[in-house]
Amino acid sequence: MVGTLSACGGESDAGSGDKKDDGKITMGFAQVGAESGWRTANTKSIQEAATAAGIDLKFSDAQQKQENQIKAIRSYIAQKVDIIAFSPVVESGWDTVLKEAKDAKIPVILTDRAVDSKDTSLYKTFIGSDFVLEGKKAGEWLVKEYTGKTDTVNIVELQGTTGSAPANDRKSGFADVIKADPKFKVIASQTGDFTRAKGKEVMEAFLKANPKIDVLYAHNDDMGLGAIEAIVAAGKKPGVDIKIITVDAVKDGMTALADGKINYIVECSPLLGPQLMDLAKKVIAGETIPQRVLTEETAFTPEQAKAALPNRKY
Ligand code: GYE
Repeated sequence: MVGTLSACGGESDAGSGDKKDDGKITMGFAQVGAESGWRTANTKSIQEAATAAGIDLKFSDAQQKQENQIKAIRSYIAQKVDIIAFSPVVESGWDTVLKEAKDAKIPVILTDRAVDSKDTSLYKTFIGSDFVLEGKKAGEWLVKEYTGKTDTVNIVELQGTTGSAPANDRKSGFADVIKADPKFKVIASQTGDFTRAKGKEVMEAFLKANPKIDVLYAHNDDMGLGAIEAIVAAGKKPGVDIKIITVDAVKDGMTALADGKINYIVECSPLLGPQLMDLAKKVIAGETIPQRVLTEETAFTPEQAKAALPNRKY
């Protein structure tokens, strides 16, 4: 198994141009990075599912940089892999490289994040979550939590990676729901790049600049967990003095939720591997597949987190 994977950041057999024909499907997968607990679980799911499906996986880690992902995709094209899958770091700027794959007759599957390319023939399908819906679920919880209250609710927002589909959509879905009531005010909104370290740093700045913060909405658990450290260091109680909503529901997030440090988590499943391998096999067999495959998800309160934690896979 390990032999079929290349090391992080690099590609094996780069530019060899020879396609091994051992009857096995070869998939080149260009991952975003290792920025969060979600991403680690997603990588594991893809690697394990490839092994289980007998698919030869070439894996690369772009360290959250689009240029690295484009390089990895070009190298997969040069290696004549059977299929390319990737989770685009940002939404824009993919047309050229996707066209190169199409010209080389290598099918592409988008996983997890979308691209904004107008030409949908550039990829076979997109499998992943509905991020707008996730943002809406976060907003709906907040509206319910403050029902019957009239005081202003000061909200700070930690956005995901600038230009990424989950950051764009989680922001807009949330904004759409809370705009119905003017008591909700987003007083600061900045990127924390989906990482704990940046979440902490930006929350420190938010706390310094704003004496009254009622709610933190973080686009993922990791940034929320980083922010919790900043809130504690500022002498405030996370989950009580500042209510916290996050997205993902990875184990560390769910533990903080069960402890009452986070108040609500909208689930986003990283376990895309098995469905991806299934779709890849169908594409290569020439079967028709849906243009969009949605993942099924829920959301958790502290009580529900306590119940779900013992069986949580990630
Ligand atoms: O929510 C975040 C990760 O694209 C859905 O990326 C994914 C997001 C996930 O870094 O934790």
